[in-house]
Amino acid sequence: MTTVADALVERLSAWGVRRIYGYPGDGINGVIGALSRAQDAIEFVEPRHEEAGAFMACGHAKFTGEVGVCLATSGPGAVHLVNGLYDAKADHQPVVAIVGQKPRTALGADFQQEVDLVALFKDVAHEYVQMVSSPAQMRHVVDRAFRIALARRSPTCIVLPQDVQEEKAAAPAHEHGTAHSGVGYSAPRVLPADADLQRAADILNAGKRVAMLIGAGAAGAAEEVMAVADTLGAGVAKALLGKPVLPDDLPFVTGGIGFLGTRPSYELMQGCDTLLMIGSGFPYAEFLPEEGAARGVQIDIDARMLSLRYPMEAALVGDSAQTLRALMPLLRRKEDRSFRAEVERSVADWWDTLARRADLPGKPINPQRVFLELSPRLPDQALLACDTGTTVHWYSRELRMRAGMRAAHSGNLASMGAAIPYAIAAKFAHSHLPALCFVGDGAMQMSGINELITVAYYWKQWQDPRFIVLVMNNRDLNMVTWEQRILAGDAKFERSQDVPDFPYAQYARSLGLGGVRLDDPAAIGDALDEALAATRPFVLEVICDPEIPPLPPRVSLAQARNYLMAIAKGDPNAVRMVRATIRQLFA
Ligand SMILES: Cc1ncc(C[n+]2csc(CCOP(=O)(O)OP(=O)(O)O)c2C)c(N)n1
Ligand SMILES: [Mg+2]
Repeated sequence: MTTVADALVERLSAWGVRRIYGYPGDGINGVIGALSRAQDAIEFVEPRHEEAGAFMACGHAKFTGEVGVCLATSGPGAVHLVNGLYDAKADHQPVVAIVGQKPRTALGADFQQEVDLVALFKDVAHEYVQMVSSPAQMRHVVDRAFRIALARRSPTCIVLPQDVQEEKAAAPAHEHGTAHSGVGYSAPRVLPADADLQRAADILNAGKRVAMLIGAGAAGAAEEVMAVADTLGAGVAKALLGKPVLPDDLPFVTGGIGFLGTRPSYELMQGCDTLLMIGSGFPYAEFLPEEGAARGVQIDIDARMLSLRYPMEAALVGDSAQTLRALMPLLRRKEDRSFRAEVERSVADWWDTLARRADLPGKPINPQRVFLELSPRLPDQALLACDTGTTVHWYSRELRMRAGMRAAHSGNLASMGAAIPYAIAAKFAHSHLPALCFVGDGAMQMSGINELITVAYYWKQWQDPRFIVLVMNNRDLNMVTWEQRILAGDAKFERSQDVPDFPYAQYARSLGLGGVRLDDPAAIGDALDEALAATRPFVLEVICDPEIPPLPPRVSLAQARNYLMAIAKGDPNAVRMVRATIRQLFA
């Protein structure tokens, strides 16, 4: 007998699904059984925690552009998926979650593990969440979950009661009250109207100092962004998720923006008369021009994101590459290149500043130095994943991204614990390429050490075995410690901020992986070389200094005042913190 679950697996294959990140339980056993009967039609990859499975599905979407699929059982398994699905929602990624549910006969009976899953997923999968209550309904629920995930770039969710999974599959009858759906999705060409393109071009042509800001939505438009930037004599800042879109070695690329951004990006935004924003939802207004200081043009595939961070004069719905291509013939080349020259000077200076900051001593290691030394060693086409913490500061600023590299980060949700699952998904999708992830010790202890078990279990399937985890061990939830100091004016609260020590490298070795603990600044280069040459996944544990401040591009008066208050309130590490801050500021 073909069960509903068997038919589901067939339908998933028809949608091109080749891999599911899932974790079993009796609520989803019907589907697990069907996957096993379908043999290798769909690969089943099992993380150690459902949240990691959802991050992996999201990572698959981020590294491939395809739908990522995760699966969990009813009750606790489903609950565990939620954070990873919010990551997909916040960063606009297509993910389908398939979750089991108690049998229909038990629903509403306070049954064991009974959670109202449609209600639970109603916000995160608000574009589409549906319970399959009858065999003939399954087909269109699957078709809609996939099509809507792709069209709305969001997570969607299919809830499957246990008894429905085991029932005989049924096609919808040709009668009233049935749905007759099909498979497949083709992305449209999305272009603004001609008059709107002209309006945008007029604004850009009138500007004398044009700043561009690109985000993840500019992926696939690198050539077009460079051509437009050249024509307009513009500088280009990159929101964090836009970091891989353009290489960092272009002289007019000012790098990141925001708290973890660069001084050239800050100056670019404060000094421009025209802002062209492409595929970005970068949220912090204080790093954009003040309202009225610049004329704004924005391009985004999603109208919901338009004129949201800055009031735009021309807010165009369009695909980045197509729209920029259509805009190009309407733009006049700026003959006065002085603004561009100003930007390039500021960028060159900034790289020198970063090099000097990275050269300063740390106790024992200055984390900036590690990223500085890593950049030229990064293999071509490396797959990068960065966790949430101060690591993302160094990744955003110091790491020099080159063309051909791909990267993922939990940008808008900014969740800890995403980087290792992302990198695992990247390896399953592109197993011939090396992957590197950057993770704080807090994030390692939250979930990373568990997912290293997943790495140890699967890595032999990967064509290129290189999977490097750079653990930044500072025994501190450092990013939040600095936020307490600089944003709240509080001293470090050791009881909430200290992270217990853990032997990450030794633990990796106990799993059969490579592992080195690095506490000598003179050995950074050799340790990186060893990790990059390893023939198995490798944990490079860097003992680094929590007192090196992740400085914002410009220290405001309020931040300076808070910093002093933190000291006045008796910050436990005040002396070292002040010394390191002064050195960094004046480097
Ligand atoms: C799931 C989750 N919990 C809490 C936070 C708040 N938070 C942001 S960064 C951070 C500290 C991270 O510490 P660690 O991983 O050690 O990195 P570090 O900042 O020390 O480099 C915390 C607690 C978060 N972003 N995500
Ligand atoms: Mg830490």
